[in-house]
Amino acid sequence: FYPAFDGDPYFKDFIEDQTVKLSEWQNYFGENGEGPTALAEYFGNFMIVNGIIWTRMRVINRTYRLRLLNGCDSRFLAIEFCKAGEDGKDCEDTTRLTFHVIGGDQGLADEPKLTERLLIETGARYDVIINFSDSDIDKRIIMKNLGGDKPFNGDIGVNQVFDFTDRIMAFDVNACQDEECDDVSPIKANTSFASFGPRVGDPTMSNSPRRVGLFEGSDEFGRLQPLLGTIDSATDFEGNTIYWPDEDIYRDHGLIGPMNGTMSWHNPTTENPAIDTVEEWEIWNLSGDAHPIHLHLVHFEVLGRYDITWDDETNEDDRVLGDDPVSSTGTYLKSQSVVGHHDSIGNGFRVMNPTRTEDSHLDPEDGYIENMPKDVVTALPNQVTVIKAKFDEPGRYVWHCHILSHEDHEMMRILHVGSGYENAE
Ligand SMILES: [Cu+2]
Repeated sequence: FYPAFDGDPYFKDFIEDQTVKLSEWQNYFGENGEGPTALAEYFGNFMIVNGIIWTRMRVINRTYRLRLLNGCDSRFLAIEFCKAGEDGKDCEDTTRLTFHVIGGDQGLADEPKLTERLLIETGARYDVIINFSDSDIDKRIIMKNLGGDKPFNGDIGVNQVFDFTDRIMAFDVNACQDEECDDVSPIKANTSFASFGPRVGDPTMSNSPRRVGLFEGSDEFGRLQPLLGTIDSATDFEGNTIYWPDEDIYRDHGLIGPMNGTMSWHNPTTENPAIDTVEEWEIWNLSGDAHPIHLHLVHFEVLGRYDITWDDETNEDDRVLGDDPVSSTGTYLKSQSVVGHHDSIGNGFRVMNPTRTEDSHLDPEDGYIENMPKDVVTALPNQVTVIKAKFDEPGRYVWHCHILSHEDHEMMRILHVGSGYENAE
């Protein structure tokens, strides 16, 4: 929710009184000069921790366990810890403190990972242990952020625009006092603790991966609209084909036959695993930016990532080819209408000749630490991100992008486990 119009709740507080200049967001204005009605993304200009800008926390010289949640609207955080220099505001040098990542999202990791950097996608939670007893007394440690102020595309440390969002909070390390000192012995991050890990189990027999897509389409006003969809014709929990609704609005826009391609929130359900099955999902990111993809109900394992092989005839600005290319060297898109709310018509795609590399890769050196039960995963552009989950509760849930501006502009779909999916529109 963004107060956009004079008279909206909080418009006076957040817009008028703060002298926010909405006109700087001219791109999002409607034709008649009204306020922004949909934001592609939103990047604030101050970091807030527990309700306070640039939180400063007094710590003593011992080990701390920090539970982190990235509550930013659109910003991927990549955190590092450094010792502050004389001014207390900047890192003293390029040295980074190491810390242990012991868990995330839905539980403990299968083993602690020692790192200097952690990527935290929007909506993700991480559980880390950092040892301040390695720090000098009366020194400050800064939690830095390398995640930029522009949509994340996988390159960490670029797209820094504002002056202030590269620092999240500070820890002032003091010597313990009085009874605090009973607790100064550093707890070693226990590297032999019982591993919980993801351990979802093997995919249920005869299930091939469910291939879903992330798209950048446009809505009925021509505004950029991030959307979900499928790569293949949709089938239900019993393997029956799911068809586009037999209605004029769909037929008139060429949506006939099995449901496939870009879909809006309002289209019938297409993600319909059978109860108690283990499925692999291939998340094909056909858009230009990373999306933190979040599934309700389940936790999942992150299995790996592959590169999408694009057709030679396409380029990064245009992945659409004509109707019937003579031969295709890789993935390309075909334009397709999207039926939205109130029978509005937007634009999306169908994925043709989906092709990817065979070599899986993860990038732990960049701070991707994913050896735990996750429920949100960074799906990078031009990649296929593979996850595995067990759908062990029946009923109606959702899956969506965890960039709030995206999920609220239709990048969300029903996930229905078992029977009854037809009614879950
Ligand atoms: Cu998104």
